[in-house]
Amino acid sequence: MEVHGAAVDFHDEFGRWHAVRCDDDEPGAADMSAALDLRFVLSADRVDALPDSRTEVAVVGRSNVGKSSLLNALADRKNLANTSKTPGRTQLLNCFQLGEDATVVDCPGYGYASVSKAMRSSWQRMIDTYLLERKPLTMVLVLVDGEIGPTPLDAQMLDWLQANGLPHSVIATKHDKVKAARREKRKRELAAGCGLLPADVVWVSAANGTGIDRLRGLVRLWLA
Ligand SMILES: Nc1nc2c(ncn2[C@@H]2O[C@H](COP(=O)(O)OP(=O)(O)OP(=O)(O)O)[C@@H](O)[C@H]2O)c(=O)[nH]1
Ligand SMILES: [Mg+2]
Repeated sequence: MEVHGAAVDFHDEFGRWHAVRCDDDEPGAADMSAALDLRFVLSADRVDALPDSRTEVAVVGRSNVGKSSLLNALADRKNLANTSKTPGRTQLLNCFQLGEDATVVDCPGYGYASVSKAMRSSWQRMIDTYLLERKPLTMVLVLVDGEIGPTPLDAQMLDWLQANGLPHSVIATKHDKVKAARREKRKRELAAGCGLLPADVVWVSAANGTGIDRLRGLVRLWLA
């Protein structure tokens, strides 16, 4: 698949994404990396309350991994999605529209310990149902903490997505927090923990913008 100079080989038999090359010198690359003009639409507590959408990308990951911060960085906005030092801030499926009929959904984080077990399992059910039943969903971005991930819960989520044949990509967050001297080793470890090669993981930092242009291009392709 060739789109605006980016060669894309979408996913393997498990729906995992592989071998994406984005060459910034190619014509059209600048357009692909422009800030995503995301507009907040609504927050839903169940799948049938979601907006009409032709195509959709979901952002999932452990609580506090940086999902909402990443959406703000992709949109180049400070407060589009609420971020917080307190884990568990995002409790609903927060929907952001891109263009006419594409949607990006910020999901509640998993593994947030300070709420009741019943509450946690009801969020998890909501996310699982959403991921399984949402027809327009084309890609699930699984955010993994670049410093410490993947955690056992991340591995469980990746296994579950794979078992259910849902297309997904691993995005490692907080690149700025990994010291330069440790990066290559950390990249190998994180990828291996996810059952991937280092080149299959997109590293980003919402804090300093590392990888954000590239991910914007990929999100555009996934929503095309
Ligand atoms: N250093 C650094 N900190 C980050 C980065 N991204 C997010 N953070 C911080 O991590 C914390 C959690 O970020 P959020 O974006 O709210 O995380 P979340 O995944 O949306 O969390 P929940 O909504 O609770 O699931 C905040 O204190 C952010 O400032 C990053 O790239 N670098
Ligand atoms: Mg959040």
